[in-house]
Parts: sequence; structure tokens; C-alpha cells
Amino acid sequence: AHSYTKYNTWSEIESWMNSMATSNSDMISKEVIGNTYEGRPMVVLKIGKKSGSTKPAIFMDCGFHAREWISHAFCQWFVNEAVTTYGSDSQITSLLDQMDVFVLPVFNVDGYNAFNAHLKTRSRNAGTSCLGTDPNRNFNAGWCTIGASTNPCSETYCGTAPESEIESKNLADFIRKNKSIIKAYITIHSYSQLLLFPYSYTYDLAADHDELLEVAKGASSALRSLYGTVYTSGPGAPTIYPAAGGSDDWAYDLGVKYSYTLELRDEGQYGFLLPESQIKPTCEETMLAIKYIATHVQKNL
Ligand code: 0X9
Ligand code: ZN
Ligand code: ZN
Repeated sequence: AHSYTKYNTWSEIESWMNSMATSNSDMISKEVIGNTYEGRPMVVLKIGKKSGSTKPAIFMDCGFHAREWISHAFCQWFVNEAVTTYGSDSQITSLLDQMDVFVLPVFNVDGYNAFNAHLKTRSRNAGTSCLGTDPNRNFNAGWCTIGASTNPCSETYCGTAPESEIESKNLADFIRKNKSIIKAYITIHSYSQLLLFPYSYTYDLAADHDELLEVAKGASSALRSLYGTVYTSGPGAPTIYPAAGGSDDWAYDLGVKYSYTLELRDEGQYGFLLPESQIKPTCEETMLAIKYIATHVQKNL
């Protein structure tokens, strides 16, 4: 059965999304933004107080990389926290009155479903038995120029072209279609405890560098206030490594100013295999960072 404090299977997450949408129909609506390579639905939950007019929105995804299980866990936690604290938590209430949050709880459904140590998508590559592309090297942002590989057997294979993966294309199409309302793009990964923002495909500073850094630092200190977990903030290239084709850089260059990648716990002790006992504290502290960013976005609409 589904639980917020364990790593759920895709089928548990799928039925959880359905039941969340039906039991919170005043707050959540469900949209399939396309299917994966193997034909599974990519489900987005739109969370917010229903209103007659179109609201500005924040987009957040989890599960780009299939083995980063704490990421998937966080999106589920966020959705639950949003609907259960609406009406009592003033930040969440004000946010969801004024804005919508689009949550894509599992981006790389096929990879997650394969339930192995695989991080890539599951598509076939010509001339090799190596499967898949790194979806975070597959976006049109300096595509495959640095920190990405043209070898299909590499973990950082960039694919045959930007958006060659149907999953990347579905996400990019959704964001392009909703470009006028999407004010922030947040993508949840693990691990290393970092709050990253553009750019990763170049060492050049983003036009909004100072503001992005200031917000990242505020979000990191909000996160740290709960259990003392220390995050480092900065642009991707100098802070983690240069790597082109990421969805964060792509969204930023499209015009989504507040574009952030979070690398959740830990710093490498357990790495991708973060124990289930750490799901609750990790999600609780991460909520504080997301709420900080969201409140800043809301104040600057
Ligand atoms: O390399 C990545 O895609 C991310 N790290 S991970 O260990 N989760 O794989 C970092 C992404 C930073 N942003 C870009 N490279 N655009
Ligand atoms: Zn990742
Ligand atoms: Zn990482």
C-alpha cells in the first residue's frame, strides 16, 4: 500500500495520484501530458484553489533520474502537505489561493518502473544494446556541448537530438504551452544537498544571478533551520559540474526566471539509497525551501 514514509512502486504512485485527485477535487486536477516510451502516462497534478480565471503557476517535477528515490518521495509529500495544510498554514493558503502548482511526481516512469539502478530512460539506441538517454542531458540548452556524452552506453548520453526522448518532449511541450503562466521551474534530484540554478552549460552568470542566489540562500537557511542540514547554493557549472542539456537551463532560457534544481540528502553516506527513515525529515526540511522559493515568486508576480 502507499505510504509517505516509504519508497512506493509506480503502481502505488499511480493509484495514489488517482485517489488524491478524486478525494481533493476542489484543489487537485489531473492531467496526462503524454506517454512515455513504453506507453505509461506522465501525470501532472495541478494543485490550487479552483478559480474562474487562469492563475500564475509554479512547475515542479520529480523522478528525472530513476534511481533518485527520495525525489519521487518528495513530490508525493508536497502534494499531501499542500492539500492538508491549505486553510491552516498561512503561506500555503495564500500561495494556493493566488497560484497553482503543477507537480509531475514521476518524470521517468519507465526507468522508475524498471526498478533497477538505472537512471536513464528506456528507449532503444541504434547499433547497441545499451538502453536510454539521460533526460537531464536531452534539453535544448547548449545541448551535448559539455558534461554529456554522445556514447549511448554512457550514463550521461545526451540522445540523438534535443528532446529526442519522448519524456523530455512531453515536458518541454507542456511548459512551452503554459509559458505565459509558469513563473518558476523546480526540479528535484538527489543527492549532494545543493540548491542549483542556471547555468550548467556555461560558466557565464545568468542575467538574474544575484536574485537567484539570494533566493537560494534564503531557501537553504530555511531548510537548515529545521534539522541543521547544510545546503550549498550556486550556479550549476561551478557548484556541481558543467553539464549541458538540463531542463533547468532550458526553462530559464525559455523565460522562466526562477529555475532551480534541488539535490536532496544526503552528502554521500547512503547516496541514492537514502534509508526510508530519512524520508520524513528530508521532506519536512525540503518543504521549507520550496515554500521560501514559492513565497518569493508570489511576491514578485
Ligand atoms: O547531473 C545532473 O543531471 C544533476 N545531478 S544528478 O546527480 N542528480 O544527476 C545536476 C543537474 C544540474 N543542472 C544541470 N546540469 N543543468
Ligand atoms: Zn538526478
Ligand atoms: Zn545528484
